[in-house]
Amino acid sequence: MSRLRDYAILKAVQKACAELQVDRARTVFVSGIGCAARFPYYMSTYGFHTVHGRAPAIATGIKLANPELDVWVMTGDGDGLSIGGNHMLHVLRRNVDLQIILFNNEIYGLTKGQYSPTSRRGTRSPSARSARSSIRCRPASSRSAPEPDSWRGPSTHSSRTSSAC
Ligand SMILES: Cc1ncc(C[n+]2csc(CCOP(=O)(O)OP(=O)(O)O)c2C)c(N)n1
Repeated sequence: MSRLRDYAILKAVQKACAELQVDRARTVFVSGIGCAARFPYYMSTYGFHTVHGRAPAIATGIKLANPELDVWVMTGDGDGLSIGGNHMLHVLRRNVDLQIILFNNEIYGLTKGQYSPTSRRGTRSPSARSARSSIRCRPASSRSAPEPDSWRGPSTHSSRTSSAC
């Protein structure tokens, strides 16, 4: 049971790709660093395991070089919103035609539980003993970016407004 839970995202994407009969020769998974980073190894497609937070930049390059490819970014809340936060903002601002899946476990898991941009208020971690504040933003609600399928944050303002970071 726990194995199913552990690999839920992988299984869901593999199942979706099979059902949609995606052309694996035209599909690329790009990851950074963190628990999401090994994702490309488990897909029978092209893939890049890149550097921390930089998957959006490399994915942008792949898409520009060959727009025919279906390019997926697999990232985490630390990888995609912390060290790679700047790259994430720009890939959203440019509205590059990518699929971005952000594994939001609300912590840096691989490095033993440091506070991340999506950690809940009050979370205690080795890097934030009192953890009174939490970085809150809705970068994906900027004017040029498409609305994400789900974004859990405190702001309830309507979508497609300027970034509220
Ligand atoms: C340049 C660089 N800085 C820091 C690290 C250490 N590091 C590895 S994974 C990680 C955080 C990943 O967090 P997240 O994206 O939330 O993934 P999770 O581990 O929770 O799956 C950090 C800081 C690194 N590998 N490279």
